[in-house]
Amino acid sequence: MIILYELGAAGGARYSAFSWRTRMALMHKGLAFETHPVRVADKAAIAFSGQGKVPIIRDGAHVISDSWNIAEHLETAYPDAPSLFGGPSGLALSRFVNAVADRQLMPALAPACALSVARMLDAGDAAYLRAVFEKAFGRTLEEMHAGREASVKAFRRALDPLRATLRRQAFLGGAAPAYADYVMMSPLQWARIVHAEPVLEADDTIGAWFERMLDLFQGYARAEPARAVHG
Ligand SMILES: N[C@@H](CCC(=O)N[C@@H](CS)C(=O)NCC(=O)O)C(=O)O
Repeated sequence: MIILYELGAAGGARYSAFSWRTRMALMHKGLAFETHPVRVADKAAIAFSGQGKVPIIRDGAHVISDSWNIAEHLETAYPDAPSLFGGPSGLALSRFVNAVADRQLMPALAPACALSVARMLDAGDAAYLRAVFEKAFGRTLEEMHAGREASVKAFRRALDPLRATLRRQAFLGGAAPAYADYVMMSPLQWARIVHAEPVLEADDTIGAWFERMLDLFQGYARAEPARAVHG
């Protein structure tokens, strides 16, 4: 049984954007797994992995951190389960998608949601997260929250290549979802879980795709409660 270590909030929400990539990858592969919540400030709980971030998986004798490394491990270790990448070329292109999500999408969206996340956490975790976000973005959480409209607009603009692609095909993987879809859905799932305001406009093509992603695996991602009425 694979164990996935991910962030857990005070009320139980599993709010780690990167861990959602791993959750969806595990579902896609059809592998049995258990999730293990950790508090974001509790680095002792994940010291066994030799670094300080989640997701981490323990798969038998293997301990692997970083969502991308985990996806590659799952693809290699379980070659007979449905493929996440569809071969070497798909893997190489998915690495690009992963970099777009990490370097353009998450940085655009994170300031809009940062205060919302902190409000879900206990005092110790909230203080830890505040320090991380404020150092990364050079503004207070309150300043980020006040500027959230501009951040959300920048995020929507950064999604334009996804939007253009989804006008021509159902998923980034083509007719069926692949790892690249799980990567691109992760910021939207994060916003859905932590933020009370919708980040997509009501008629956005991406909204229909995100609904399809939430429907996968008997509504697996949808089962995580949304923070607000949307989603
Ligand atoms: N490149 C890593 C990023 C992981 C990451 O940033 N995880 C966040 C949670 S979503 C984390 O553990 N943050 C804790 C910290 O910064 O101390 C991946 O793809 O897994």
